[in-house]
Amino acid sequence: MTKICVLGLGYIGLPSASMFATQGHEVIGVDVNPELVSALRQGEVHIQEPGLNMLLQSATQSGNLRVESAPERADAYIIAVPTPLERHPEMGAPRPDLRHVRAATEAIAPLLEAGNLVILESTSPPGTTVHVVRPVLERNGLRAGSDFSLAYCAERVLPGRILIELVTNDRIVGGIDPVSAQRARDLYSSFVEGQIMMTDATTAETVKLMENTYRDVNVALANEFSRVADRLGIDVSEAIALANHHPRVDILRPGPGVGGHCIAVDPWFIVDAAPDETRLIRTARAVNDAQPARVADLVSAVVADIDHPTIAALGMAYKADVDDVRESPSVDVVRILRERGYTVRAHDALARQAPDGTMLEADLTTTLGGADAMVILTDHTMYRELEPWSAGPSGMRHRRVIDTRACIDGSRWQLSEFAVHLLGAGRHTVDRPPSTVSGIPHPI
Ligand code: SAJ
Repeated sequence: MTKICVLGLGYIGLPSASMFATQGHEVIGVDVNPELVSALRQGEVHIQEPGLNMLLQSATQSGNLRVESAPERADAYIIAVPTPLERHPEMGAPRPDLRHVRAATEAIAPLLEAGNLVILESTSPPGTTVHVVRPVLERNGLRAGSDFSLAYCAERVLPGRILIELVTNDRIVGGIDPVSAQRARDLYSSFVEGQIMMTDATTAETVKLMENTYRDVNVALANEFSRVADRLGIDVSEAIALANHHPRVDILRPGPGVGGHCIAVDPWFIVDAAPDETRLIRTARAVNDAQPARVADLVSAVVADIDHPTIAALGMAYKADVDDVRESPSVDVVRILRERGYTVRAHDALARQAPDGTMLEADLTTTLGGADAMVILTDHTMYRELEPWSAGPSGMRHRRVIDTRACIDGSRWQLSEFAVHLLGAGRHTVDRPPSTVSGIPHPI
C-alpha cells in the first residue's frame, strides 16, 4: 500500500483518487477550491459521470480517501490540475497557461523526500515535466532520477465513460529516466487493465496532444465536407455513410463545432511548441471554430421571414449525455443569435447553468412554447427521442427544426409538418424550403 497525494479533484483527479483508494492505497485528495472540498467531504459530487457517486462513496467508506485543501507528505504525488489556454487578441495564437501546474508543483516541493515518485497527469505542452516541474522540485537540493522519480502520464478517458476507460484504456507513461517510468507503471497497474507502455516524458506529453489533435483535424474534415455538400446540393450524412464502406475510411460526423476542455484546446499546445510546422492543425482549428457562425447563418436563413423570431436552442453541453458546458460551441451559437437580435431560450437535458452562471430553461415544454424554430445543438438522448407530437402541442409558433447533429429522424418530423434543416444537406434545404405559416400556430 502506497500513500498517494492527488492534487486537483476535477474530471480526472477525482475518479483517479477514488480508484486508487478502492484498490487499497491511502489517498489524500487535494483541491484549492474550499467549496469543492467541503462538498466532497459531505459526499456531494460536482461532476455528472456514470458510477462516480458510488465509487467516491466506497472510497470514502473504506477509510482510504481523505479530502483536504493542502497536500501532505506522501510516497507518490499525482498532479491533475487544469491547463487552460490564455487568449489575448493581441497575442495571436492562444498559449498554454501553466499557472496551476506551477502552483501544484510549488506546493509539493517543500514536502518532497528521497524515494518519492511525482507524476504529472495534466495535459501539458511538450517539455513541461522536464523544464517546468523538474526545476521547481529540485529547488531543495534533491535530484530527479537519483533522489526521486518523475514521470508524465496523461489520462485518455472519454467523458461519459470515464470509470470504464480509466481501467480498460492502454496508458503511456513517460519517465525522466527508465526507473521513473517503471515506478509510475507499477503504481497505475494497481487498477489499469490495459497495456501500460513506457517512453520518455516529452514523448508521452506529445502523444497525448497528438491524439486529441488527430480527432480535431478529423472533425474539421467532416465539417468541411458538410460545407462542400451544401455547395454541391448533396446530403453529407449519406455521402459519409457511403464513403465509410471503404475498408480504410472512417469519416467523423459534422456538427456545430468542437467543444470540451481537451480537443478544442490541446492542438494549440502543439502549435505553440512548433508554430512554423503546424499549418494544418491551425486550419483545422479555424474550420471548427467557424462552425457556430455557420449554424447561426442557417438559423437566420430559416427564420428570415419572421419578425423578431424566438429560437429554442436545445443542448448547451459540448456533446451528448454529459453536463459539461465548458468551451461548448452551443454557447457560441446562442451568443451569436442573441447578438443578431433574436430571442433565444437555451435548454439542456443535463446542465442547469450556462458557463457565465446564468440559469438555463428548466423545462423543455416552456422552452418550445411559442418558438419559431428549434435548433438542436447537442444530441442528448432526450432530444434524439423527442417526439414531433410532443413538440407540436407545446405550441411552437412555427414548425421548423434545425438539426445540427443529424440526430433526429427527419422524415418522421416532416410527416408532422415540420420543416427539417440539416448542416450539409443542400438537397433537403433546396427541396423543402421553410414552411411560412407566419403567425398562425399549426394545429396538430
Ligand atoms: N465531435 C464532432 N463530430 C464527431 C466527434 C466529435 O463534432 O464525429 C465533437 C463533439 O461533439 C465534441 C468534440 O468534438 O464537441 C469532442 O468530443 P469527443 O467525444 O471527440 O472527445 P472528448 O473531448 O469528450 O474527449 C477527448 C477524447 N480524445 C480522443 O478521442 C482522441 C478522450 O479520449 C480524451 O481523454 C479527452 O479528449 C481528454 O481528456 O483529453
